Amino acid sequence: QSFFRSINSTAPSSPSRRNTKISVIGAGNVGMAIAQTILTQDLADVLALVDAKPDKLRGEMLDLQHAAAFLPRTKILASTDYSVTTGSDLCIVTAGARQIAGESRLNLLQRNVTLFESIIPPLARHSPDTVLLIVSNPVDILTYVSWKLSGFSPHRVIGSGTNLDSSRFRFLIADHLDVNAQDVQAYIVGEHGDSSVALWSSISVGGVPILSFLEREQIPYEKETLENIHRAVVESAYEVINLKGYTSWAIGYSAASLARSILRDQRKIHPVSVLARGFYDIEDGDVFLSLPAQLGRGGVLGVTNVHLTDEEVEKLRDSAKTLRHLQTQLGI
Ligand code: 6V0
Repeated sequence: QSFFRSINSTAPSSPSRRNTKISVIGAGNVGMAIAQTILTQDLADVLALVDAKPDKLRGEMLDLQHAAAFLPRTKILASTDYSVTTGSDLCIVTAGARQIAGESRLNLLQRNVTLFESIIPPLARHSPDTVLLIVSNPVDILTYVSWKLSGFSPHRVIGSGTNLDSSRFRFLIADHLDVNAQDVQAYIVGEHGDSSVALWSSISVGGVPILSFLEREQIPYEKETLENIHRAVVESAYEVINLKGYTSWAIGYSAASLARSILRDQRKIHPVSVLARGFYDIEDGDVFLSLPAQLGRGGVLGVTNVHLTDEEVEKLRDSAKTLRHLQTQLGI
């Protein structure tokens, strides 16, 4: 017996709007921050969670479901079985092994590659048309690994990359100038983390290119301040982890902003990890690095042709070489 009775004898069929489905793999600190941002921002009709720990997973699912009365309507599913992700438009991977005391970076990476061998193939099988958004670290290499394991076109495999680093950069510049971070345009590209490259010439505030403004107004050129800001960006993840044990809120908003641009076909430009071969003289093998990319329903629609200085290109190529070397050591 249905709760509603039809107003006439022929029951109307629901208009056939296709549901948008997002799956989040890994219900840890980062996965749950992403899940809750997706819910509050009304980005999905169906949200599926997958984790290896069934009790934790069910607890997180129930806790989110209990907020239904305060949120836009979203069906929330959870399972340790990947069939729950069937038909996803976007799969966000945050599952990851944690570093064991004394463990080398390479060993951790190898464990994460093994983990991804059990995650990516079933995801790709259940959602052959999905876009994959990789968040787990080291994000650039794991995005490459996901591309290889999925067999997808590179347009549909994206790493969250320096989207977060760039947001930290914009926040710190805005804080320094006492303006709104949304009025600050500034990109960090390259490898997510320590060797990221700040594009100084890309910084503008309210459309005013900041470096030429400082030079024109003969304000002492604040290169040192800017370099300190970039250093603070690199250190900020470590600082948050030292203070609270992990980072979660900013990566939650960062991943949700990417989800919106992709699923709503916003065609916005985000610095994200994409197949970088062929850009900026990166020719020696396939690597994923962050470049300003236009995102839409098909995934990566294109990479913007920003001008980089010789020094910036050199730094990008160095990162590419380091990543290639690691990938070779992993035998992938
Ligand atoms: P966490 O809280 O340990 O969560 C990881 C989750 O993955 C746990 O709930 C595990 O049970 C789960 N998991 C482990 N193995 C599997 C598996 N085979 N299948 C499904 N689930 C599994 O870690 P946290 O959430 O803090 O971080 C997750 C990852 O995100 C780490 O690799 C971080 O380094 C990375 N981050 C990436 C950022 C970026 O900007 N790209 C930013 C922050 C964190």
